[in-house]
Amino acid sequence: MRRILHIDMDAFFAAVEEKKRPELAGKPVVVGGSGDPTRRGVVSTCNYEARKFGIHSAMPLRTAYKLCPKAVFLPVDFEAYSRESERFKEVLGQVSPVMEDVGIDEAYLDISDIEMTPEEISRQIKDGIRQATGLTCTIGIAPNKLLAKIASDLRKPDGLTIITKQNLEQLIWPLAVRKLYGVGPKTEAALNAMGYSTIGELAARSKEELVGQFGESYGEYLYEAARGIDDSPLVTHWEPKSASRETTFERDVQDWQVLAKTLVGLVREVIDDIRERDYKARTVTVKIRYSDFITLTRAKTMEAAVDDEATIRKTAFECMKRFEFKKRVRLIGVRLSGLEKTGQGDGEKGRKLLRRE
Ligand code: TTP
Ligand code: MG
Repeated sequence: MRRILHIDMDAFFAAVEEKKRPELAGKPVVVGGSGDPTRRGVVSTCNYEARKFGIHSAMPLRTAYKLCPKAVFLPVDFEAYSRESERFKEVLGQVSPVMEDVGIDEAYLDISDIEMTPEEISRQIKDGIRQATGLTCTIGIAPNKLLAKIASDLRKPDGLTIITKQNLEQLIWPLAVRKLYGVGPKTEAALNAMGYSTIGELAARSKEELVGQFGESYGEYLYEAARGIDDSPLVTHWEPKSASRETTFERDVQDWQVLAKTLVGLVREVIDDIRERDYKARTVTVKIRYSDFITLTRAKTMEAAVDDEATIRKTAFECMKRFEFKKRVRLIGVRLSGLEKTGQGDGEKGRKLLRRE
């Protein structure tokens, strides 16, 4: 019997902001756009304090401001969120190597082979994530991905919901059809118009009826989903198109020595990333973000794909020489692309470091 865990971080962007600025504790916090609620832009997310005022993701910032003028409005800081995202996924990777990375704040983990109760696994993950990031998350555990995702949405924040064969009907049948994977706003409206508002109402129909109404493939999908049936596998492996590493300095840097040393370190790390998966790279790109946030890249493609440090370092420095260093540097990054497989290796290791594009 499979056991799948779905994890979703609580009020993710807002929680990272609260961690960056402890003085925000207890205040309504809204993250979105440039952080200026008098300008255009939408809410990316808000903390639970702000949700009490009716604010939610995708709402115009101006509407959010009307609902709660005293809320603290902040711009989106993707770099900070990606850093925390990597950290919490590292904790998951230590619990089980079979992970599907679904987004910046969520992932699935196959815990079938772990000899602990769901409560123990959840405790270990929550404690690990709290230690690594200071953040809270909500966990759902179920026999498959479909149910695990529904479960993690049931009790937030900092919740744990376990769906089993025994409690499945009681837990999911009262829920809106929208909670099923693959039912978006349009499908929801269509289903509602046909008289299906809850999952239980779908489950009350025979397969033939649903196929008659929705066609073979979607009808069968709805029939199975409403009964909590799903055998979709975790997608744990993507062919990487590139591997990259970057560093944001604590303080903006002008000293060439510091930049060069950081570049050498990043080159080493990114080479480790591709070597672990038996790739070589043809193109090296260096990215520089200056203190005014202007970001430039310089790339060079080599004659053949390589994974040796001396060649890649030399190429990275050739890119480096094509930047101006009059302004201070906020961030430096290295990317290897044009990846070519060199042999068979351990496909799981280092997966999280390799980026899909
Ligand atoms: P969610 O997990 O949907 O939301 P959340 O983590 O903020 O809150 P919850 O406790 O309910 O899980 O999305 C994760 C992050 O993705 C969220 O912090 C911000 C971003 N996001 C957007 O930028 N736009 C959106 O419309 C949504 C839904 C999320
Ligand atoms: Mg979340």
